[in-house]
Amino acid sequence: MFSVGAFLAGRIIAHLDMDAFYANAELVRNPALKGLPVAVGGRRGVQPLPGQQFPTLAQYQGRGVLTTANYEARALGLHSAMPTMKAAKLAPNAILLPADFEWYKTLSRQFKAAVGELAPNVEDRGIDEIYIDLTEETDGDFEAAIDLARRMKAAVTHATGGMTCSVGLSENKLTSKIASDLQKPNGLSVVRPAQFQEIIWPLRVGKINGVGPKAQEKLKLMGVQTIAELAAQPVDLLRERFGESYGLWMHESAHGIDRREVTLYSEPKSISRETTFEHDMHVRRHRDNLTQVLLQLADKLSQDLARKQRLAKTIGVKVRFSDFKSLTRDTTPGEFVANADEIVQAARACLKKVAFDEKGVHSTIRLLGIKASHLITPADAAIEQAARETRNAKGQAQLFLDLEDAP
Ligand code: DCP
Ligand code: MG
Repeated sequence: MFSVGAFLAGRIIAHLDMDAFYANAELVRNPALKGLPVAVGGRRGVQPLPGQQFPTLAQYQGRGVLTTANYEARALGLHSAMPTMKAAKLAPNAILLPADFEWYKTLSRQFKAAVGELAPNVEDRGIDEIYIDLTEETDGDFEAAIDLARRMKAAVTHATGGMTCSVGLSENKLTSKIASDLQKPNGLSVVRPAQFQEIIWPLRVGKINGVGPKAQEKLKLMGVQTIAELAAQPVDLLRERFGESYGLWMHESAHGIDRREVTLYSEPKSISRETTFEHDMHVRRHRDNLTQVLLQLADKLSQDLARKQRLAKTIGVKVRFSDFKSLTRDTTPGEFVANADEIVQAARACLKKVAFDEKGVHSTIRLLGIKASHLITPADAAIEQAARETRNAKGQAQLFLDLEDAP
């Protein structure tokens, strides 16, 4: 018989986010920490006092911030991005451990692989979160998706030696991301299409991934604090105040519309353009020609990016000398790069890092190339930008001071 249900079935997308990831990662290899308040911050760590099993916040001196805290420590008021000295005042007896990124990356690979075995359409969103498109596995049936989500949660716990995660289920990425946060830790939250208004509308606009502190501030001045209030704004007003595309995006988000697909990792990771010269070029004598080549390469690369609708986080250059030795240098400017001028500027910054010896063999070049990598869609760039603003507002800048050589 012809099944209308299957025909009309919408998508089902899960968002899975690990609970107190770095802190719980420490508990996996040190079960004696179970039940105790644990914070993670800094690289060096502090020494336990004589007679103490674990170092505590009381011993900390410095300007670092916490990367995270487990839920026992959160009950004492600790949270990510909190200055460690402030945390020490609040909870001097909470345990403070140094961050060990290699260990967290190992567990990250393990939980992602475990989920991938149950549902292969996994999009990697960073160290502790993924989106999974469950439409095919479940035929668009939420009951089947809940069952699968329970099995995914169990598989994650098994693969990581006991860690928990929280999952949101809905028809799109935006809603699932909000949902996964609703019942942390160890939660499973479902927002069926008909429940969007009931569950999501009462929440604050900041819960929408992509509405950062600046937009929240502006909305507040318009009297908009909840998603329901945002949904009630005329789309034209939002467009006028926030720009065509961001205004429309806000309007659609408040109405639960998000067409983004779960993208697997077959995406282009980088795009590059390079030229081998007919005659080797000298870095000083042929400076003008080299500049011309650089501008042409940047121009082509910016067109490639526009065609693929991507922005780049990282720009690199490749130089091959006349003795065929090659080297690459790259830079991540902090802003997303798309147009030719920005590419040239970043490429010049890379070339400054190359040690040309103006007399020897490394003064003449046979090949010059530019590469754009860490590519991102404009929609994801907006979301990331908002996330950065949030982190900055919470003092993430200090975190980088403390973790200068973190990956
Ligand atoms: N992290 C960080 N600095 C921040 C926020 C987070 O270094 N300002 C790191 C530590 C976290 C990990 O990223 O463990 C994942 O971030 P989440 O925001 O998912 O936070 P948690 O997983 O720690 O907690 P939750 O249970 O709220 O997801
Ligand atoms: Mg998390």
